Amino acid sequence: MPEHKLALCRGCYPGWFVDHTDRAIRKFNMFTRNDRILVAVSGGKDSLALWHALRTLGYEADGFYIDLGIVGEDGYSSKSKQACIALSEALGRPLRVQSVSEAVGAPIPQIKDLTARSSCSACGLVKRYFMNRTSLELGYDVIATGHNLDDEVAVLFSNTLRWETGYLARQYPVLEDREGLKRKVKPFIYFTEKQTTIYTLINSLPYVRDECPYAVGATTLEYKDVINRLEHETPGTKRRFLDGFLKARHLFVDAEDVVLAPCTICAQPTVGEVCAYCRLINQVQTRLVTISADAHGASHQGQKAFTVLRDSDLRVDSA
Ligand code: Q46
Ligand code: ZN
Repeated sequence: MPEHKLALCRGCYPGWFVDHTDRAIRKFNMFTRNDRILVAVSGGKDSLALWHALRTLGYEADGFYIDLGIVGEDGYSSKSKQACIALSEALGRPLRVQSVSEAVGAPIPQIKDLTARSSCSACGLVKRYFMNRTSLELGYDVIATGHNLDDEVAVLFSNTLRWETGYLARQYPVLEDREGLKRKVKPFIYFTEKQTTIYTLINSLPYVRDECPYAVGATTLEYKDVINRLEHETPGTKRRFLDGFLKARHLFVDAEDVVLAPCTICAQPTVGEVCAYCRLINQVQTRLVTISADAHGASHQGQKAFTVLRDSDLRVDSA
């Protein structure tokens, strides 16, 4: 690891990795031994490595998998889910599972076709919503995600290129809880993708190597590529960019100091009367009703298109 001027053998690496995870947790006061942590797992290397590292450190951490219903060429969502179940069994901790199809009425690819949203926009919305609601309903204190240094620096790069001062003001490894929004933390903020991959491989964690098919061509990947080239030329660039920003972050002001109130339908926090998630379900189910009526040759004149249904309860798929 040239950025650390450090070379570690296979036997020492996991201990170094876990120790540095704990250092980041303590540096940013992310959580304590008394907190219950819900780890958002996607089946990829970062989130599974995070769950494994937190359990190795002895934190009370359970997994939360959102089944997006993405098939792709190789059954992306079902393979991801199987990886999460396998780690849940290996760790002996519960995996909470929420299916987008069951909750919204359609999987992510179909939501994209039924609404004006892109796959990633719909996906981001439902993921944020389910993570928050699930942690509240099941009494978790904090949501932990596997975002790593490469992710964080790519977002920082993007926000800086556009001078998104509001986003810059909010970019931090800890988002404190407020008005119904659970605290969110990123314990892997200082690890590169390569470092989490090595930890995953050494521990033989059952992660899915395929990227989500919708990630192809994402601007973030282009930024990562540019930043990796800079890092290659000058090791430590990523870390210096992030650390410099964290020191100067107070200079950015979040002008959007919005007041949150419970959604009138689902009671989750929102800036308007009805939250974006409930509006999304409304759109999806209205379209599905219309399509179904069209298929049966019925007229929709005066039809009451939509009733908001409460999602089915979360399942616990594994011990
Ligand atoms: S947002 Fe987009 Fe990712 Fe969702 S649809 Fe796939 S690429 S998984 S982090
Ligand atoms: Zn709502």
